[in-house]
Amino acid sequence: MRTLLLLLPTLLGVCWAQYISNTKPGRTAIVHLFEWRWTDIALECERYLAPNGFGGVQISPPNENLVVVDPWRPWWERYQPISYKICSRSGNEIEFRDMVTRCNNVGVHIYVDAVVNHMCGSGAGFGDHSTCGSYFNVGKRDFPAVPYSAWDFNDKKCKTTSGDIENYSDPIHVRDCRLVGLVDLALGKDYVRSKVAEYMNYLIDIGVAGFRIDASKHMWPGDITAFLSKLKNLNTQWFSEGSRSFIYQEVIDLGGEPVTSSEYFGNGRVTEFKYGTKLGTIIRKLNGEKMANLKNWGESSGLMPSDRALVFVDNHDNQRGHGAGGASILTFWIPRLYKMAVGFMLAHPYGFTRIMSSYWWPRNIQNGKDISDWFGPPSNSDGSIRSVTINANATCDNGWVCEHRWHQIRNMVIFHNVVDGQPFTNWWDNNSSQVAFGRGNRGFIIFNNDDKNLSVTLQTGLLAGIYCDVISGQKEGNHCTGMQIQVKGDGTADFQISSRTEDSFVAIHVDTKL
Ligand code: QV4
Ligand code: CA
Repeated sequence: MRTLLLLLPTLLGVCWAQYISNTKPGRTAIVHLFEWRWTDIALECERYLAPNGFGGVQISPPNENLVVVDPWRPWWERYQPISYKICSRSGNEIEFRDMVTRCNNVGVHIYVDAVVNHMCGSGAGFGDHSTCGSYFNVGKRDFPAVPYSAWDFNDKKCKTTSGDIENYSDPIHVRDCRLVGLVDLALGKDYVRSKVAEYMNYLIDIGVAGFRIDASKHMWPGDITAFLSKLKNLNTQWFSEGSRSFIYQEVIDLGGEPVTSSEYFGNGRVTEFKYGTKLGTIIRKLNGEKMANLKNWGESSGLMPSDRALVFVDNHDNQRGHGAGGASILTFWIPRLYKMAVGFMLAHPYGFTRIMSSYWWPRNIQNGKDISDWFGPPSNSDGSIRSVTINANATCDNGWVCEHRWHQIRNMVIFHNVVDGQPFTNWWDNNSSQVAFGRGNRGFIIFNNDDKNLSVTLQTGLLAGIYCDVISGQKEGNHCTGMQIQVKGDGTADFQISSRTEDSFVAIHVDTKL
């Protein structure tokens, strides 16, 4: 009995810890630096992310993958593993270790995209080399650099004629058959679970803080539990004794399929794809939606429990038509509405937030589909990824979009840190798409997504004073570079937002008080 009592906190700790982001106190959002090189991420942690309060970086898969040559080096080749060697277009293991160390040293943590449901595609024709030169033979299911052999794949277990997932309404297809031809690992086997855990533990020892578990929908929740239970605690050079990896599982659940997000809650957080899909629908005003409908945003509007959700406006798939969400998803291609959506997400208390940071590609939509959806990151003719260059005004160049460096988004990441833990208060709407809300006595935001000007006096919950709007500018020294808002003695303030401005929202918080 005594041992059981002593064990209980440890067991509970193990049960609960994977929902905690492991970001430093006061740092409450992470950014996906999609396809960035490790050397650039190390610099970005030091020169930008740490000073601006970002908590961490989701990186592209670091392991060795198939080199796809037709089409030429698509971004998606990185979702076709060949081995667990740390060796990809983003850099080698030395560069990876240097990035993790330097980012951790400035309090910005690294979250790895772990592709462990499958290895590369079974079909020939895309390419037959790997990023580190490891030999493989996908037809024979031979990946000696792990090693995996035919025994380690689900081919016999899958009952479809093609061997691929044919029907998403059959959970057995979804878990035991090949996702778009990608050879499916037999995670029911202890050997395979051990190899996956060995890879993840190797990264934990280097100092990573957590994992995005790719294609979680295609793994049985219990198999994920099994390999997660083999993981070590985080490296105590940067994390407190007993810290567990932050886990967020990629499950696309928009409703209507038998496989649901809730099956995965026991393992960690889950990507809430309804968030960006619904928010996009509302901000685009599709199907008669209006921002006033955001009043009950969260669990009561049909989203999963907040403490299980990883939220985002768009991700690397649905910004280019992969995955799910479709036409309602907002992206950097529609900057005015996109900034409002990211602003809303970062002002609102629901979920753990991830910001998308993209590269530019020659988008070419034909009959509703982007035929350039495969286009890889800015690269040189030898396929190497081009580095991110920074302009004098802090934006990116060389093909990199860097939404996280748009001042409106950067300032809202700071807003999100400043209002952390504060209640959702003082909601106001005009029953159309002019809405406002506060976060206790620490921050207030107001949007005008109507086709008419806004002019209103509202209770902000803030102490009297002059505050700098962080969307049109910010506080610098003792003045505002953009608009300033006067909060009167009773906590109210007057707001005016034209329907024609590029940024039709205003946000103030306690750290912008003059
Ligand atoms: C092709 C045919 C198949 C055929 C196969 C035969 O299309 O019908 O069976 O050949 O070999 C690429 C190609 C795809 C090709 C496949 C296998 O696009 O045409 O199949 O390779 O060679 C990314 C891309 C995919 C890409 C994959 C691997 O989105 O297009 O496939 O990488 O390179 C579902 C899942 C969800 C998933 C989402 C996209 O539930 O888990 O689809 N999201 C994650 C990642 C995503 C990644 C994967 C999963 C796979 O976020 O980026 O897919 O790791 O909703
Ligand atoms: Ca599977």
